[in-house]
Amino acid sequence: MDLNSLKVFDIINDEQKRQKNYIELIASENFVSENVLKAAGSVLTNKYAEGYPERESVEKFIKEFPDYVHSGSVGRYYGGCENIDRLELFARYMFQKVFNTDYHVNVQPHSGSSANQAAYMSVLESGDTILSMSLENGAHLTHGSPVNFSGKQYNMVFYNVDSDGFIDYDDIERKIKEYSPKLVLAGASAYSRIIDFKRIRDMIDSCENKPYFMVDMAHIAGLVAAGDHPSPFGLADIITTTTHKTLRGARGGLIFCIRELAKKVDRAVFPGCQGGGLQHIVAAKAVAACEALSDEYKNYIHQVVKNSHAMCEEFKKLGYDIVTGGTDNHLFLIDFSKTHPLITGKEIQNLLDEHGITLNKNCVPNEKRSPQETSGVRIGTAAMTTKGFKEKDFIETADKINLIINEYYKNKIEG
Ligand code: DSN
Repeated sequence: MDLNSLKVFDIINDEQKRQKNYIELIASENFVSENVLKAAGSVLTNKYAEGYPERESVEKFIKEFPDYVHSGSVGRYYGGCENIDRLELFARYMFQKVFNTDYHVNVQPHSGSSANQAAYMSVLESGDTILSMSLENGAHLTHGSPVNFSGKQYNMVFYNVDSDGFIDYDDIERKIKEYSPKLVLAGASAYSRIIDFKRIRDMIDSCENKPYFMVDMAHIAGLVAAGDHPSPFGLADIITTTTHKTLRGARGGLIFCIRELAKKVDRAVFPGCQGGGLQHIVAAKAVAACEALSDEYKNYIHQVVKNSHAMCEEFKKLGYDIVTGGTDNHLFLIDFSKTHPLITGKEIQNLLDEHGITLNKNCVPNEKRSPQETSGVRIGTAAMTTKGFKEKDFIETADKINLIINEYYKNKIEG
């Protein structure tokens, strides 16, 4: 091994130590199993497999797994894809099982961002109107940020949260009527409450020009799989997700859609947005899907939600201001603007980093500071629950964070 590649492995070892020793509270992170790592590091990285499983492969697969529901494009561009065909079909089949759905599944998106890009491209033209949650209230960059392709390519209009931080469903209804969007998007990166997909579907169904309904369930996919959040399946036309957050799989994306849209979605992923799929990552996604079907995983997700609730309640008891006053899922937001007006989310993120606790600064509703500074932080429980943390461990961590913040704030006030 040459000296330079040894350096790479030194860096990986350092990161492994950091991940082992830090308390990880970033709501979008998790720790994957050895089998997910093994698949992601496998020889499948050597194979090009542009396109989708060949028809003969599909027919053979259905003989083995008759309850797999097939739709979408067929045909590869290179030879030697028979194993990859089987893998890709198996991954789709497992994700149909995880979400108890017969929706079409595209397992090739390299990330949540590319899944969203392809999802938009499958049903929209440049300049079409998308109604999405406003970014400062918890939506994702690809939900219309002006610095992202979504905000540049589409005409974005936004719905808001109410003064307590809850999604304002009346605002969605008003804006569907006012702007006649071609697509309505639900889903968020920093929203701690149940999203009422049924209510949005009903609004859409009562419109004359029915917009497409898309859900980005990246954060809550694991909760949907375990039954801890209402499912968007059967309600949304297109559903995107990442596989590495609460789903606890390899870093990547997925798109589900109603079968009428299957070929459009497939074409938007390849050749629309991507070239060859990352087949080692497809394998790792499939391993995560198998794991997500286990009772152990479902119990893990139930514990994630219980832990989030317990930690959030402890912060409330300690006098912190929680956006929406609580949480229904794996995360919550603390707003420091009233309780600690002199410190920013960025300062708290850096301060806790020095004490071996990792989280991220986050905007809060009616944010007065820039996204680089912020007045809040986001806290999630998925990663440390994987490491075995229970309610009491999260309560102890909240107490520790409180002591660190209090001391820092006291010094700051006293100058
Ligand atoms: N960056 C991710 C998050 O932290 O929520 C979203 O993709």
